[in-house]
Amino acid sequence: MAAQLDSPNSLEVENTAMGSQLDALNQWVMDMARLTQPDRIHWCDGSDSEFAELVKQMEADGTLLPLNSETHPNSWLHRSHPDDVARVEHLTFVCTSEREDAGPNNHWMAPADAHAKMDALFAGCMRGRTMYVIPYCMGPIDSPLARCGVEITDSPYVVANMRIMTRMGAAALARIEREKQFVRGLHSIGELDPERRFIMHFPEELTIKSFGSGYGGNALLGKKCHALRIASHQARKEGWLAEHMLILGVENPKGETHYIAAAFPSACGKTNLAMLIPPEGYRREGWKVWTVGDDICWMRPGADGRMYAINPEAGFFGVAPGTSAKSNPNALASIQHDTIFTNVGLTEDGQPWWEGLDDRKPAIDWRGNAYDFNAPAAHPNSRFTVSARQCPSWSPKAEDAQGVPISAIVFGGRRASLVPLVFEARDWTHGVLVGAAMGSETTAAATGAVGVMRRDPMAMKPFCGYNFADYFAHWLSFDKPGAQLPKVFHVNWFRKGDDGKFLWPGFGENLRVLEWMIGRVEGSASATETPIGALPKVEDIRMEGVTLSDEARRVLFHFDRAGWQAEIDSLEGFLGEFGDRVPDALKQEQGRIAKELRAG
Ligand code: OXD
Ligand code: MN
Repeated sequence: MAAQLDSPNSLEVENTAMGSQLDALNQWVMDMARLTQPDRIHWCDGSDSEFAELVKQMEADGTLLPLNSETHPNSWLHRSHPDDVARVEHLTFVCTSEREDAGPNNHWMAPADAHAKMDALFAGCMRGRTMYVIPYCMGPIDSPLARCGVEITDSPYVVANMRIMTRMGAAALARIEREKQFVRGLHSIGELDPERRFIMHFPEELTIKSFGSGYGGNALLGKKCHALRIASHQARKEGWLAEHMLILGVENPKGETHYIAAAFPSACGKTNLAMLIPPEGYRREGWKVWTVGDDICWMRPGADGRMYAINPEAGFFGVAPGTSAKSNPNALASIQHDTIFTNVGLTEDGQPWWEGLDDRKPAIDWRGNAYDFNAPAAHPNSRFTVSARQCPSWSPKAEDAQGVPISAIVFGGRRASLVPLVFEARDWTHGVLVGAAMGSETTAAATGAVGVMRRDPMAMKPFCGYNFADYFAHWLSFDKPGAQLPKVFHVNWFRKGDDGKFLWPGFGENLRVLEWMIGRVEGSASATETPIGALPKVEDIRMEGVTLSDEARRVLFHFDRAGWQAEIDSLEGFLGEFGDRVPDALKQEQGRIAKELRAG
């Protein structure tokens, strides 16, 4: 299904030839071509030869720099515009007819105003460029949970990344033809001018318009724009959940696997947790961890009442800095070949390099300048894009059309103080409150200050395509007769000691905490009830082979009543920001915990 067109005139002839089922798509592509005026239109088929052709072209114009072909075959470095390195939350809008439907958690613009603003930016913006039409499927191509979209872009870098991150091309087009429904995404890098940059979502029209950025989260429209903002809106209408969660499988020595979905804000270690390598002792016993997804989870109740989840993505767009043989050997193994790196540094012999990788000295920084030791070689939000199939821990179940059954949902954030290593919510309603109360220190994945504590409910603050109050109500609505809901937990891998250092070793050792959670699901692990939930004592978690300081043993398992009183009181104010739409059940749950804390 590849058709290359030399001019908008021949466009009409070629598109008519594509078949009447695709009329709506053809019509939209033609309308967008009239608006943006490309020189050429290329329908992407997702083939190897198409990818090779694109790469050749990008190598020739310097968009992609080939890396050392002996150490990193078929891998490239892309250097973005230095002002275009992260998501831009202040320029990201949800445009619903009613402002209240977007909620205080989103920037809002009236749809007609937003279309007018965006169409003015898009007018003629592809003159001299090729327009790429990318049909894609989010999720296994034959999954009832999967959804399709079409992204129009003028960036070959976006096409190459979308090919890795989605099921793109002919099979997706065939599904669109069958279903006659798809998300429309229009993207142009424009002039990469931060003053002329907007990411607009029209959930009621299943439409995205993104202008002025080539950065993944702003430009690979299948990812945050479709699979989270538009999908969350769609999921509410259709009775499922689109979440900012990794999905992993934990297989015990008996060969039984429990699947866990976990929400953490951007750059808080989702990829590392999803690819966890069990500690030595666990490996000897036969424990394995399987990766199903590292960023996004779509889940819905199955016929047996359990939640079933798919990863809508086909690849990883992971944060490079900090990725090493120690922190994430599976990620490192995945990115030795056929990988696109963005904004990392280079060694003398053309290998990609970032802070935390190893002790070698880089030669060139992410801007292409000689490395001068005063600034990081790699941008803190530099990334790798790689097919999930290259990951040694990639789960055979990740392609399962029905998804995997979820035993536990985990919420977590970066909390230097107060929040213990792990606790369990007492029921679903409490679990929803725990998710709604999530807080974390900000990271480099979005522009703005780093290390500032902000509330980030379910790690969806930047991604929920509708009013958080309605979102909380939607979460609560899954608790109905017959439902076999996952248990809900909260973790904090980032608790710091008096010396400012992390108290918990993290990484592979996190499996110890996952094992405790599975024990709770199966009814075999112990815990102590407190007003904030059930906490393990240090002896409830297997610790042989790990050394914890006395401070860590004391603090990580401690429930600090006075500190939690302040935390839960401030939650009342936070929920109040969403006004009367906040479900009573959630307010009552907050009130119940506040009362129990005072009673103690
Ligand atoms: C991401 C993000 O890229 O959350 O996954 O920013
Ligand atoms: Mn993310």
